[in-house]
Amino acid sequence: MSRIVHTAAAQMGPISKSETRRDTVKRLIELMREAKGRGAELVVFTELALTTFFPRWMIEDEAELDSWYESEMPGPETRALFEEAAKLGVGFYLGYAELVNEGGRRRRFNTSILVDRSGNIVGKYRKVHLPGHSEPQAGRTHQHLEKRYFEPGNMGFGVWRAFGGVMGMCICNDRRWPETYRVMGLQGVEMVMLGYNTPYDHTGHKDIDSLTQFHNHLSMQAGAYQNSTWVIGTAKCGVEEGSNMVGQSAIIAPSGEIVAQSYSLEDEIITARCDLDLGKRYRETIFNFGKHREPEAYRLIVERKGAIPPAE
Ligand code: CDT
Repeated sequence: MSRIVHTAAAQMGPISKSETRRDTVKRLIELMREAKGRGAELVVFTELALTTFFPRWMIEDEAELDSWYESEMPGPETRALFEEAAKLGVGFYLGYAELVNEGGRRRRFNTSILVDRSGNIVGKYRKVHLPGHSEPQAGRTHQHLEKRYFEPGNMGFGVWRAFGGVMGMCICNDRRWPETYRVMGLQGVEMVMLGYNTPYDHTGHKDIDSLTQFHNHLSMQAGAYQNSTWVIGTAKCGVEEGSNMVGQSAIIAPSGEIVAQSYSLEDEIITARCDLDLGKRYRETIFNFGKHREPEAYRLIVERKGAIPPAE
């Protein structure tokens, strides 16, 4: 069986606040068709791909807040995407805001799903690292209230056997944390899919923010190389409701090299033939976890954490 997964990152330009789900789903379907036309069998959409990035506003009305979430997947407005996927024989990763009744209460998560080529959901992930604040910050032109509108994910970093390999998911800010990739790497992940919405002014410090593009690729390239995995990073980008967001969607090989990259800040498909066996070469040599990792040494480091003398 072939270990090549012809994969597309489906970058999106801005989604305005007034754009309907139906219109956005149409855009996603157009992107999916283009990806299929270019040979892709798996399409990676972005984080919160069905709406504008609503955590940039303080929303006090519960019904208004609910309107940004999906309470079923597929639902009446998203079903067309699943049907088109099945018709084309294309799988996809999709990020969306999830509203669910769990443990007798309403819960909100920043979620992604993996859908197979028959249109069936084969995996679900809920974002663990939620950046920003739970209260509006004075002096900011745009808020980042993910901590207000979502709970931290409660599913861990799982992997799924699909598309002939071992597939993993994470979402946006997760890509900056080495443990995101390592937890999946320890489970043998061969492709990590992720979507992101990253404003250029995300820290509020001009020196750090001037490196936004560098840090975007640095995180994903390091995650790929250090864990012998493909990483597919898909942006929502451009100026969305006044917030200027980075593009640079990228398909990154287990070598850490970028093999395809977007050039626009609009809806754009990039593709690559991803050979899942490429990761093996790294996993069996320089990053042979079984041979070269030293869990006992790590344990000692963790246990000695109180041994560093406090600063004077
Ligand atoms: N969506 C998301 O996670 N974005 C963050 C930047 C926002 S920090 C206030 C990111 O890490 O790209």
